[in-house]
Amino acid sequence: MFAVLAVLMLVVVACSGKYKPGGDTAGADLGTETGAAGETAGASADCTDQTGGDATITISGFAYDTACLRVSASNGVTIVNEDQSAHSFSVEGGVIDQTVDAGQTAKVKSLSALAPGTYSFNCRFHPPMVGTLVVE
Ligand SMILES: [Cu+2]
Repeated sequence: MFAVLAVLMLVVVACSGKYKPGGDTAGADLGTETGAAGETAGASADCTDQTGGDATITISGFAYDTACLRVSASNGVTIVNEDQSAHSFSVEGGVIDQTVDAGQTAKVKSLSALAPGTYSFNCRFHPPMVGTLVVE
């Protein structure tokens, strides 16, 4: 019985040695997860193109449905709030600050007050809710 266990442990050590040479297995796994999360964040930097017409942002679960939104200044933005809590679409600089009550939809008719460029937006009530707006 002891001999079988010893052989099994040798096999385990040999196998893990192949994947994570010379390292602590738990630490190596943690590093892999961190790397994967970083790749996901990088991919979400790609903006959703909504320049073809009025844009739509949906809020659900205390988050905007898109991390980055590309819009045309000559169009508007419709904000749909699916939560049971009021939220806002507040663009940095304060030119646009649209509150959307719980379960309601609000519309910013035009983004022409914003010069072309990249802006951050957030929710006035929940600062961790953030997004990026690229105005063309
Ligand atoms: Cu909010």
